[in-house]
Amino acid sequence: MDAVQAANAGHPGTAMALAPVAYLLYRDVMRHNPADPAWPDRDRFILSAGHASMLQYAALHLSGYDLPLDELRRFRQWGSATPGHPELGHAPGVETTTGPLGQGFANGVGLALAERFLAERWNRPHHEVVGRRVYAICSDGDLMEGVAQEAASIAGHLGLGGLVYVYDDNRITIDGATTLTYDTEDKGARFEAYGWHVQHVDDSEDLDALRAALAVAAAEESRPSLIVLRTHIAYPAPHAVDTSKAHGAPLGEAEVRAAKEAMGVDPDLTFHVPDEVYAHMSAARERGAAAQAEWAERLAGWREAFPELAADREAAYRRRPRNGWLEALPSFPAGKELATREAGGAIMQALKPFTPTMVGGAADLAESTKTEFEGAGVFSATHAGRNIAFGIREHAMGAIVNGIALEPAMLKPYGSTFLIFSDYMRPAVRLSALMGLETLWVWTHDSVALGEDGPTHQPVEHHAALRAIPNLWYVRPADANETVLAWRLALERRGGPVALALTRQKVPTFDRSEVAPAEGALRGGYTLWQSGEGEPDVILVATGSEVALALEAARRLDANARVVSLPCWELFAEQPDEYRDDVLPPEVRARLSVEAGISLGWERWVGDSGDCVSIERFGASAPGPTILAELGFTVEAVAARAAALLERVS
Ligand SMILES: Cc1ncc(C[n+]2csc(CCOP(=O)(O)OP(=O)(O)O)c2C)c(N)n1
Ligand SMILES: [Mg+2]
Repeated sequence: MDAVQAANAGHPGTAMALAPVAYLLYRDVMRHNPADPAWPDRDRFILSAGHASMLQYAALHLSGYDLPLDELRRFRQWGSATPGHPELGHAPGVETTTGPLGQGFANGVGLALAERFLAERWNRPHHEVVGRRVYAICSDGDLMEGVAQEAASIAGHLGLGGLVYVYDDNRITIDGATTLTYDTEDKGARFEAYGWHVQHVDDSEDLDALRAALAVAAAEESRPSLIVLRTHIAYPAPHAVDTSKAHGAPLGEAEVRAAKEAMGVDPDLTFHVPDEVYAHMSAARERGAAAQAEWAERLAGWREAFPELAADREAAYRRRPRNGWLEALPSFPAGKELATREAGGAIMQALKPFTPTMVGGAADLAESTKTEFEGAGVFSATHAGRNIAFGIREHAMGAIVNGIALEPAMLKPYGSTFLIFSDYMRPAVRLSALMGLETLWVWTHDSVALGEDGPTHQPVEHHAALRAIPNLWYVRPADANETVLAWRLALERRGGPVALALTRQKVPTFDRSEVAPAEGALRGGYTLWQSGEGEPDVILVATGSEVALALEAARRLDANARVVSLPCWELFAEQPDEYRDDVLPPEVRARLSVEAGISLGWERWVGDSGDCVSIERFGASAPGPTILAELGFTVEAVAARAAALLERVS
């Protein structure tokens, strides 16, 4: 109450009403050690209803995490550890960034999946070293969001025990009571239908009932658990209780005093924590230290009994592909035409033995996106294989993959679908970038050239839309060998996600004795070819499948023409000025971009005098080559555009 009041912004009501459950979880229930927030086998806590962040900050502070009261005083202020919504990397004990409703819910499913995978990999009878649970608090908004419904559906299908979700059934959202929007449906029954184990606790102040329900939920091994907890927002504030106003506005001085009086706390004191409270809450630290010590002992015994597993575990936590992986990457012979998605599939098979904790899958399109570790098993209710069949649940796939990436022993989890459906998962992709997660997004069918499926399936604005997300590397390799380097970038990148945009259609594999080595792709962009020496007259800059087209067009020009392949703008932009100026000399004003998508953003590379061969409309249903021809993506048309540009600027 005081923190929200001090910030004059925030969400007091939900945090207040949920205090009893947070108290139980942090003090008595969860296996966690406030002194070591990175303990690998800790239970994970996710506040999916991230707007109630003060609940988590208060719980972290009181249970002894390194989050001083001063940080609670600085709630929502610049540079504080207590941002408006919990953000990964700010306060210790915050496991994921939440706020966009439903995302945290689905992140938890990813964490549970990772747990299941590691448990199967490392646990042996009488030697269990992986055994944590995921606790989450979710709200009406969380449960209404589609992403949570997708995630709940797959969690039920996979029988993910170890998920203990508490649903804050306060029957209030921002715009009023849920009679407005969410009254007809029986939420518990819905979750039962998903295959969840559902319990009801009707009084959120009844600690015994809550404790009992949490214990039953935690013991449920083969089904995810939901506890429907009836709460009253802002309880015990006498006037704010059960009102939607208590959701997002400070209570006001008078109401804060009244609430403190109702609890028997001195209303004149703010940010006051009596010593008895700290003493009482110190049980969390004691319990945590004991639990971690007991686990460490078990781990030591396990290490001794299973040295090979121990070595495997150590390698997994290094979060790099196993030694030898670079040498194992394929190289593709020139002359053969190969779709970059096909190359991607071959690369994955080569990587398979070197990436044993890399898991992922597609949203029912694995056959099309070629993103399977062949023979590595399917993740099911009974076996934690490396291939996850996400079903047609792109949004949850994104958020689940993010959740897997939150587990440091998992390597570069990935999710895959057609590029067009990146839209269906975009909020999760954005969060992967915001959190700096090491996820991998593989999107194929990356242009109108996919053909007959038509404009509903043909991305045109997507390259630009995805490049607009800060900290996401968007890589569109030109041929099979650039695809190898794109995968290498994806596996080597630290601190953020990588997206691969791959073709459905075949593209030529360049003869690297005629053009520059593909390794230039490791710098994001490079000069692929030039007809003459010295400074070029004209530069054609292209990505992906349009690089071959640009090359053919450039060969026809009666000028000193250069072709630049620019598979990853973000990485190229990070290169030193000298390198970038060497590839795209500022003096050369005749620059033409060639990319099957909107031109938005290309001015950055082609400059004020440049031109763009682009697509400023939706695609069409026809064979790919016809569409490309109709839209100006032919050798003749591109060469003509380049020639016209050259004439205009010289
Ligand atoms: C995806 C998304 N849409 C909208 C919002 C804005 N918003 C924050 S909380 C909320 C709903 C509040 O209702 P509920 O989830 O029941 O939380 P309560 O008020 O009960 O704490 C909304 C719409 C959001 N955070 N995320
Ligand atoms: Mg609510």
